[in-house]
Amino acid sequence: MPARGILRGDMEKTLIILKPDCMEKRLAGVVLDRFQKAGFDIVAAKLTRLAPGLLAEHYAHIADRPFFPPLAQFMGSRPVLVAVLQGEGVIAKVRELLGPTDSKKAPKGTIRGDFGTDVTVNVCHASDSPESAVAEIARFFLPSELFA
Ligand code: IDP
Ligand code: MG
Repeated sequence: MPARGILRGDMEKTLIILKPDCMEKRLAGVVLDRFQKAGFDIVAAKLTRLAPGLLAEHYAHIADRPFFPPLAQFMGSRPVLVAVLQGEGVIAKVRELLGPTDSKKAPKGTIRGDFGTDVTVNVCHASDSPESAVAEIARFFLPSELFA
């Protein structure tokens, strides 16, 4: 069987973070299964606890919002699974599979609609554009850690 996900370094990639609520509810497998069933490959993955400095960088676009301190506290509350997914159209498709930010407004059948709690506690992060995907992948992984 050909090693899917190997030697396709030019293919589109996105960064996902299975958030603390996802890990606490033991939903990592269920969520990854949805991405894999959609045809995407996992080309990097690790468990890590997000430090305040890294969270400030990752959430720089919302660091001045009143909800940032509780968000940072939530995101650093337990180890999370950070991964890179690869495949054609993966950035937009993974966002579609997640559903909107607010879990309460997310339709059933989406990951946040099925498993999320609210606007902060919403199961999974995913890059929102090609530019942020490149920056976020470089934030969490060395090039040598990508099997892409
Ligand atoms: P996204 O995760 O859907 O891309 P962003 O706007 O990039 O949404 O916000 C990053 C994260 O910040 C969200 O996933 C959520 O956890 C949290 N967040 C966003 N907006 C709000 C809000 O209005 N209240 C509380 N938390 C929020
Ligand atoms: Mg975002």
